[in-house]
Amino acid sequence: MKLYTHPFSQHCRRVLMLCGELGVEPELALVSLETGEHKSAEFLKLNPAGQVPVLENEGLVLPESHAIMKYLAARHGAGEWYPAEPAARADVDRWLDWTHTQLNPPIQAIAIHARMGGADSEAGVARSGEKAIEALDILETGLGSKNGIGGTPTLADLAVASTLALYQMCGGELERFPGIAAWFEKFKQRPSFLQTAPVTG
Ligand SMILES: N[C@@H](CCC(=O)N[C@@H](CS)C(=O)NCC(=O)O)C(=O)O
Repeated sequence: MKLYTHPFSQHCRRVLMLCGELGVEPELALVSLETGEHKSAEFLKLNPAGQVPVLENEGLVLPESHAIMKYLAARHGAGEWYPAEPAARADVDRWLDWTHTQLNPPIQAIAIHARMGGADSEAGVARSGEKAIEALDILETGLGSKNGIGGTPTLADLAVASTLALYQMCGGELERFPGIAAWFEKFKQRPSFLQTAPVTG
């Protein structure tokens, strides 16, 4: 099993965290986003979107972090990480979709601006900051509800945690969200989180 990955990618990190939680050890193929390797003809054959992560296993070539996590969960008997009971699973899917569509986009925009500079105007970055706060308000309300984030951890907790880690790396603060801050501080102690931290400096 091979995972194409990048150390600063929150989408890769959630997959790697699940691998850590399940004791799965894929071979890692580092893709240089800095040099544009993800847009090379060779890599575009794996993922025409030119993005990491991509998982290769037994003839399967699978982009999309959430699809990869669900595949790993199905293959490795992930139990509570992706519960089989329909209502519980629907809640996990709800928060996974919400992370992709509402939490991640503003945070990714802030990160691209912070890391690459100038990808967005200052007004655009400010708007992304507001959008991130709006999303975090929703998370603060949904936190700890049955099968929401912050109960027995699921794939959705991994998706949210990896995105929040990026938010904090870019200077985002969680003080005004006491529930999220408390949950996240505890979640950060998990070995799977600690072992997937990007090496900076
Ligand atoms: N929906 C995709 C998003 C993947 C994604 O945005 N990957 C970023 C790194 S975090 C990437 O490869 N960006 C390079 C680009 O889009 O050019 C997933 O969940 O895997």
